[in-house]
Amino acid sequence: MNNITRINLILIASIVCILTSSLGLHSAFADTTKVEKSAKPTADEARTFMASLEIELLDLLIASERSEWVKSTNITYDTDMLAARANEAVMAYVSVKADEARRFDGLKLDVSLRRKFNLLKLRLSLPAPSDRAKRAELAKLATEMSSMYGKGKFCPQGESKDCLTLGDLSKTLATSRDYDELKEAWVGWRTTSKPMREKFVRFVELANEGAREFGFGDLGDLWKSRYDMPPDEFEKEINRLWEQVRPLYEQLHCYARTRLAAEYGADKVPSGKPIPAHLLGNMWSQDFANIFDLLAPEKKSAFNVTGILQDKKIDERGIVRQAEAFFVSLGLDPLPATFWERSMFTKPQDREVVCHASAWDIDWLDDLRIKMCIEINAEDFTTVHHELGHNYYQRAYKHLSALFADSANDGFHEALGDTIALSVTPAYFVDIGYLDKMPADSLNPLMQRALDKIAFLPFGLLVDQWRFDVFSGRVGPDQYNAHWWKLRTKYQGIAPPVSRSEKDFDPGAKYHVAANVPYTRYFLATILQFQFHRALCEIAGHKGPLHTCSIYGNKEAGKRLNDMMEMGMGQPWPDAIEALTGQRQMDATAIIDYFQPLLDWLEEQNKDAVCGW
Ligand code: X8Z
Ligand code: ZN
Repeated sequence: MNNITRINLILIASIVCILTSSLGLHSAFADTTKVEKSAKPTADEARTFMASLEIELLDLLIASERSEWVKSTNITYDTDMLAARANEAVMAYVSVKADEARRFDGLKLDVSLRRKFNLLKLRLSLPAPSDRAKRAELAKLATEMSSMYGKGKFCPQGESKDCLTLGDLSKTLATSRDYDELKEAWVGWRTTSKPMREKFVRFVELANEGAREFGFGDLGDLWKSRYDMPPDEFEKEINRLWEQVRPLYEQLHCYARTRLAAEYGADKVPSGKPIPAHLLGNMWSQDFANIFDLLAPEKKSAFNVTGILQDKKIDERGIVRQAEAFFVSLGLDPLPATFWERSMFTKPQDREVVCHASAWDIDWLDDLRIKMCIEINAEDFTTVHHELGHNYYQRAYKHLSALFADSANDGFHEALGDTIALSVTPAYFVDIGYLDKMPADSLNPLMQRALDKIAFLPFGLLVDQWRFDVFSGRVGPDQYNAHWWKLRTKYQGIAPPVSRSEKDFDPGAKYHVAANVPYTRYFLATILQFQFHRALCEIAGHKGPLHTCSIYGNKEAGKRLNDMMEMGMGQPWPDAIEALTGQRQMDATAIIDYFQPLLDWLEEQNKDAVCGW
């Protein structure tokens, strides 16, 4: 299971603490807490405590993982309850152990053991208050909000008639070029999050109370403390990275606005103003990949991944095989037979499932799987690489004990598969025989990539900027939606197509807000993947522009990547990034290098335009 899912799992564990009596839970791990407790704790005692903790935790995590898989691939009332119960056990266990572990605070321990004690407190994305009633209330709210998102449908004809799912509405956003039709789909999806608002207000109060009991100022403070530096330093760090990449986004935004004005009219897309959010091809305007046809530098597209896949008549399983073959070409082992038997690659017709793509590591060993509703197109081709990246990372650190069995920071986990997908270039398609010859030189592939990666950056940043402001109380419930749009306009330069009010709850229309999944990881991943790519291309001896590099087939690059993955979370992330790149910092110069040719072109295109908003 990937990072996101694992953290989700722990979140859900908090949901149902009410169902299991604390007596039952305590008896479940009473044996293992029989550590000899001297009056003054010793380092030996701390080591024994941690050793049993990690074994017990793993057991609970595995049980929870299995229930979660069953639930996500067959959602019913009962599978929900079973998964919730298993998750609850994890949540309660971590809370109890984090409390017991205070005994060892201030004790001199070796670096690695002290790191585990610190990680234990950071493990939960949703720490619950110890008050049972409040914990139960928080748990219920968290479940309700994520299910509301999962079940969300927009019924334009009224109740239960011709209702549209997120998948249906997203398809309209991606393919329609009719301003009003797009607006209806955009507004329609946001009707599903309105009822979440009140719940979210209470959720914030209770989650903060839990975080304070764990010793953090608020929940945002806990999330920001997961990066081997103080939270305020981390905040400065993400702002530093954003300032490095902001000029790229502003150029892309400016050009996109010109092209959209040509398509929809300058009255609908005025220059110097934010772009209407529903015209960018994506439900959250988080990338612009689906409006490539409007922005392509060369109209006659020479390289079209969706077209190549469809011409090849490759099926869903075939796409996964092809992505696996990339990892194997780097010298990594093929996925186990059970991966092919147990994964879910397509949307079943006979039951409800969670289609949002995820990767799993059911037994923290070899039971790797992905769960996706694959469509044969370029976007899902990349997402399959993203998911397998999680699986290969999980496999690489499987030798580590529970608290270290994770990526160096959460951005690394999200970056891994995307790094591989950056090597899916025209030359790669020629190499694997999907193309007969190299297409003529063109900026189109670089533009396609920019619409995915550069466009994502401000969104990747702002989702948690909003939550940090909400969790810290800087923004109260009376400004939730207004503040969301303030940030959407400030960072992304977009505006809602219809007026919004505090009756709306637009942040809840994004999965990660409804399901309480931290989001800064994706911003970091977007920076990191280019840094990893640049380092790997150097190792592979690539000559020429960075965007033409593919590490396909390069065993040395594969080994260096795997060496970093094998470090897991055992050491601070600067050690891990240094092992691969020689740098100890996250650094946006790689993404800038990569897109430089496109940036030059965009500046030329924009020279007479009024950029900014
Ligand atoms: O949620 C995801 C992955 C699972 S870790 C499919 N992503 C973010 C999103 O969909 O919003 C990948 C890109 C950003
Ligand atoms: Zn992911």
